Amino acid sequence: MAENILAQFAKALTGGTVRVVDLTQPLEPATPVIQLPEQFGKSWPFRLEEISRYDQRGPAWYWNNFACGEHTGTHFDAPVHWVTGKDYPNNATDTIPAEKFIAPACVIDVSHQASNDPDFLLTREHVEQWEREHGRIEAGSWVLMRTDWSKRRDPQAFLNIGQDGAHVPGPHPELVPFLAKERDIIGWGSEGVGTDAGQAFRFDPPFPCHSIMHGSNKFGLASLTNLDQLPPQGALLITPPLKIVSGSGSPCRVLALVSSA
Ligand code: 23J
Ligand code: MN
Repeated sequence: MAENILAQFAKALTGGTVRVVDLTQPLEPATPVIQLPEQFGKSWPFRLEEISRYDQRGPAWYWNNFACGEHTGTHFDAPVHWVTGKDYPNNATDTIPAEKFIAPACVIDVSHQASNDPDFLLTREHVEQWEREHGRIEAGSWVLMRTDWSKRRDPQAFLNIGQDGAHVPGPHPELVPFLAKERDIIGWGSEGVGTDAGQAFRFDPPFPCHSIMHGSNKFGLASLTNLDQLPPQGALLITPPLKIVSGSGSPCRVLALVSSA
């Protein structure tokens, strides 16, 4: 009989025929945090405070306290994050079934369009063209929008906030129900600070990726990076958030497994 599938997998990992790509941004005080209009509550930036470092506070150990908002840096959005997803069972970071944290990914490369237009919106037509080239998006897949936005290392350029709000690419409001309902994806991932476009507060409905994705019990991944190292389809994502009780999301070490065989 053929070798156990997990034993084969372990050999592929150690032998290098399966690569691990880290889709996570570094988490530090300079990590950009979403800024909402003045009247709304604020998310804390990441903060690190040393408890001891092999000194009189702890001669043999180094450790820190840290604090941040749940939606800081590369992070996972749970359905309970949005009012439209609040009544689903098992909709929070501690109750989502763990098997949901491993799923395949489709990567749609619009880096060229996004480099010319910070308000670029991915449409259903773009996705249908991608499907003609790479095959139909399978139910339970992540759809990741590659914009190369994460290459904007300067936080100001990354957030790209103008007089009239942020200008960051995202999904077109008409694409979101197509992906959630007609393709039954597991969730949407972006390189921007949130899953929605910078101008999405003006859309109908406002923040459609939050409103419709979470309203369909789907997830989100924001502030992804290294999407340029993924194939259009075939990567496997590992996305477990911290098990915060009743958490709406959490910083997340997002890993992709990519076969080079
Ligand atoms: C709260 C309100 C609006 C938005 C967000 C959070 C996020 O982008 C987020 O990180 O979930 S747009
Ligand atoms: Mn979020």
